[in-house]
Amino acid sequence: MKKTKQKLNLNRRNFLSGTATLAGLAATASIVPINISNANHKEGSKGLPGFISWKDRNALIIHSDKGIETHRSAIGESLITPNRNVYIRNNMPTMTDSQIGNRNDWKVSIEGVKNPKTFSLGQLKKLGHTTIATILQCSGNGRGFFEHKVRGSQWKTGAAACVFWTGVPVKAVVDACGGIDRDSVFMTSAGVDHKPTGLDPKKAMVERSVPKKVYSDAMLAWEMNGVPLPNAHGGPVRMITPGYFGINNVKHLGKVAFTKTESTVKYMKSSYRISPIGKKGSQYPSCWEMPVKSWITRPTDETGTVKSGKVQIVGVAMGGTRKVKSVKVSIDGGKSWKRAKFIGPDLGKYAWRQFALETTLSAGTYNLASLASNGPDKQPELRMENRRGYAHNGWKDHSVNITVV
Ligand SMILES: Nc1nc2c(c(=O)[nH]1)N[C@H]1C(S)=C(S)[C@@H](COP(=O)(O)O)O[C@H]1N2
Ligand SMILES: [Mo]
Repeated sequence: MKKTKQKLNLNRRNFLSGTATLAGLAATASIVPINISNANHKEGSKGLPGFISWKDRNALIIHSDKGIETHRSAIGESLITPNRNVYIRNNMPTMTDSQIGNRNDWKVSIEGVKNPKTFSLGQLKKLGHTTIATILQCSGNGRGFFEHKVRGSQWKTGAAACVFWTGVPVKAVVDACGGIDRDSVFMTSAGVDHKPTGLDPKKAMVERSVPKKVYSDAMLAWEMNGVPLPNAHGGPVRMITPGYFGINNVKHLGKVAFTKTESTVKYMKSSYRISPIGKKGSQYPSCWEMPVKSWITRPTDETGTVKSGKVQIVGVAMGGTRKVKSVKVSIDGGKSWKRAKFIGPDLGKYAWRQFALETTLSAGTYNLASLASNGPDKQPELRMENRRGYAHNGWKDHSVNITVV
């Protein structure tokens, strides 16, 4: 009963804002495994892949050189996730300095506008400047909780981060091009990281279409938490689609086009579709809007022994495309709930908020859970079963067991 309801909820949301087509059969039939290892991914110091040797090894769980997760307890240490702790998810290899060349000469073309134009990053920097905090979260964050055999990095909570991006609003760029084509339906962003691989662009190009309305809050970002956007995070410039899953935040951005139809590359047409287990195809909803979600980051089984007495339970909560309104915390596996307080500053609806509940715990074992609401939507108890383990926001799987002594 509950499961059916969740399935309908998420599907309805995506179907309402989406225009899934039935034309993806050819594409789904032709998926080939892509080997992305290159010199750039050789192991560097501290057991980290070379291209992210500057990250904090202790904060990270390495699933592969394409999927590096942030430890649960390393999230929410501060409201903004420091770059050294931010997860990595690559479909294509990170571009190297020599492939990128002079950063200010990097080109981004804008199409589907009145006056299509190609800007250098140097020119983009003169069009306008702002900073926003958004959550970057992989569509598969929480996949590790699914019980069917699901392909891909077994992320638990750590394919997510809250980041300050600095760049130019897409709106300002579009204005400089005379405005968008009125007939367009999507904003389609393309990365160029497939180029050095020489692979067929239809299979390897990370090109993502999102509903056109996303452009009004979107940004072309060249700075991440105050430093030039690291190559590993898509430098020198990436698309930021606030409230939308990670994959739509295209790295190594080469083109933004306002289009009438969705991109037909594999990563749009057949991948990142939320389909029932055993089914696939482009008729299913794309990983677009993130749902409301929260999880506890301290104390957890990672943070060591908890002493009896006063305990502060802390976590992060996000509203998706709306502002998060409230969070409840349970210490008895969801039997009873108490309202948590938000702590720290409010960085806008696309950032997460830290929450805290102070309670007194005597020796024993506890199952700690959190349940966030953004007003109309709250976290369901159970995950929405789906083939690739996408969009998990069920509170039960995200709960943690702790022992108090
Ligand atoms: N060009 C390009 N953009 C991309 C990807 C990629 O491989 N290439 N990976 C996507 C995925 S699946 C996610 S979750 C985020 C990860 O961003 P991060 O590695 O900076 O954390 O980038 C997205 N944008
Ligand atoms: Mo992702």
